[in-house]
Amino acid sequence: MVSEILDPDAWEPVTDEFDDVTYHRGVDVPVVRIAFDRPEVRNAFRPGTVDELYAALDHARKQADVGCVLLTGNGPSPDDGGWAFCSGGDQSVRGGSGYEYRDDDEAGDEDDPLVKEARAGRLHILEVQRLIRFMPKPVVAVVPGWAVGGGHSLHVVCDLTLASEEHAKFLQTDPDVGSFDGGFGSAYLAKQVGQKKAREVFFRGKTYSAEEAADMGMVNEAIPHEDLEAVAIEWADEMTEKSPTAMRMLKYAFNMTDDGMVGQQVFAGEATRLAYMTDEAQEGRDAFLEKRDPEFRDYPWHY
Ligand code: S0N
Repeated sequence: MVSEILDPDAWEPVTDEFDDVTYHRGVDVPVVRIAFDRPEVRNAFRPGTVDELYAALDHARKQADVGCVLLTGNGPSPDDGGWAFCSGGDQSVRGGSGYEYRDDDEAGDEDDPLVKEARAGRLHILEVQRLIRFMPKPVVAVVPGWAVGGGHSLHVVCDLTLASEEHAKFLQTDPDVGSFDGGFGSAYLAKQVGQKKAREVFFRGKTYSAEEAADMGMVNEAIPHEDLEAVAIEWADEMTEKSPTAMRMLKYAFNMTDDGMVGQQVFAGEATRLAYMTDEAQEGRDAFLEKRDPEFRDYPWHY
């Protein structure tokens, strides 16, 4: 069983190769579901988890027939029945310079290139955040339980968040464990809920329910737990019925005001892609290939 609230008939596995993440594709909808699969530690991420998460998200990004990504956590925990989206970095494998596999860890194969990368202790969850931010399709955080620390930051950077009415809990423990997300996790959260509230989230470390998080503006809707995955598919289904180009341009337009020159670059890249589709741009290409001057006066000066 992947998750107690997942409808097995609605999904088929894209791969069974991962250890810490499950990756499914919708049977009837052009949507994928990527889930943390370490419910026994509230879906904390270790370096290998982040590598798998990145690989799944990057695969989803490149699929022209996938219009929406659901990011969630499997559950409940076999130990105590607790639910989690993600409880952030796995504190048991956090080394002196970041997150590392322990020497005695079962995954600690020195010859494995993924492990070697992880030993460098880089905080590559931030690469996952950027992938979510820049991928040209909506990513929806589907939060069935705890969203904590780096797990909280992940829901913040997603385009939308749906949360279990009964079990979702939102908590920032970063300063309790000596870490700080000074990027999207804090600054972008402040854009969502306002400066005072965002500072309260980090400085007090209080736990918020799905309803409180929705009132605050960091969750779109609190959903009865047993309906959470079904409602997430409904939302994804709606969004994938819209124009892919319009959705992509809208996501990048929403990002652009906060993303500076990189936001402008990403938006402009899409504008260039659209311009390349016009006869006018093709005249420029054809003129070069045919070694003649372009005849741009045949094209209108639109107003
Ligand atoms: C999640 C909490 C609140 C759940 O409490 P609850 O329900 O009482 O369950 P527990 O009994 O505490 O937990 C059940 C079992 O799960 C283990 N566990 C839970 N969370 C983790 C974790 N993060 N790492 C390792 N193990 C975890 C428990 O130990 C327990 O196992 P047993 O039964 O064997 O004892 C509660 O568990 C909690 O507070 N967890 C810790 C949350 C936390 O502090 N996370 C780390 C926060 N920091 C980051 O994530 C930094 C991330 C990062 O990489 C970063 C770096 C730079 C810039 C940005 C970021 C970023 O934030 O993204």
